Amino acid sequence: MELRMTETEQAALATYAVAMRRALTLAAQGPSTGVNPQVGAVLLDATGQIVAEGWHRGVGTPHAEVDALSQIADASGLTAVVSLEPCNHTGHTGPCSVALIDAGVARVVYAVADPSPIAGGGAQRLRDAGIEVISGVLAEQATEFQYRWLTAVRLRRPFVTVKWAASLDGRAAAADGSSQWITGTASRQKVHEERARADAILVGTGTVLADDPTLTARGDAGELLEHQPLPVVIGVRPISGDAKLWDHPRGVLESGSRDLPEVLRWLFEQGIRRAYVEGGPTLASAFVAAGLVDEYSIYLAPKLIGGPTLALRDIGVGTIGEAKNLHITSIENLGDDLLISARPKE
Ligand code: AOF
Ligand code: ZN
Repeated sequence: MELRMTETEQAALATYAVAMRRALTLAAQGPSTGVNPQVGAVLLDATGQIVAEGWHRGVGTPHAEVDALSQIADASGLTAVVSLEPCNHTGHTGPCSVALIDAGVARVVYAVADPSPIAGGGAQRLRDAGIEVISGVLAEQATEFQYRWLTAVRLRRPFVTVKWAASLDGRAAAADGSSQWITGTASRQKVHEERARADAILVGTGTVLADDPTLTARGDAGELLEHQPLPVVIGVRPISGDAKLWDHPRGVLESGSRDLPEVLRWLFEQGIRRAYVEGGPTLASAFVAAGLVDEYSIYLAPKLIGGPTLALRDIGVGTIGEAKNLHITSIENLGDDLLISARPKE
């Protein structure tokens, strides 16, 4: 295909790729939590110069395309470069496909298709209106950037990150049950950052009873971070009235159901797109066994504990051929600890 492209077409694609990189940088300025994706858009004139920029600032605010269009009096004949396929539905705002058609743009370039059944279809509407549409520019980078939101919308459930902290020999607690401060301060600070990037933190009732956690996202000085994820407690046992969790700024959501797909569907309906599963081993194991984990955050401290309390329990692996295979996406040093991030192998 590429061999048959003219030099002019190749030059245009290179220009769109540069513009798309800018659109992704703009997109990153929007909030990474909440129901809506992070989207950026730029408008190019005939020479490929950026003449307007926009990005989405969170639910209820203008979409990136409309934000960019609002920066310029006359967009006719311009090329719009957007990190996500323009939407085709009226939600909090009108369809961006129509806004682009009405503005008279000549061409729309986007990176990845919108997988949501109600908002998708913008590309077709633009084509039907006679606008040139080019898709797939920087698709890989845009997919990675929006990986969690895209996965959640595609699967109609929150993107699930399971976290645990363990000794190098995979123990989550000592023989007497004590488990606090296996990892060091740098790891604990990182966990707060991960909490602040989630819409909900999921824990089992066992963890609430054993650890009495606050489940807030806090900064270095113990101050509450701006975004607080919603704590969700899964299990049938009641939580005592004086549990610290009741003071959480977002309140507490309790789920008596242990049917995890059902719990996740329900959370998706509540607008939860990113769920951070913080324990304990029973809940983590249930998510792993059910094949409902999209990402692992495994904190390892240079300690040996031995004994029976492992980070995971039965995950339905009876023989080595059934082992869950992961691929490691990054390894980070946090003080003396390691953070291993991994995803299930496709
Ligand atoms: C955004 N920002 O820049 C784009 C989006 O309820 P609404 O009207 O805010 O619509 C949200 C949907 O619109 C979202 O789920 C996605 O499918 C589509 N595109 N959304 O929040 C944007 N371009
Ligand atoms: Zn839109």
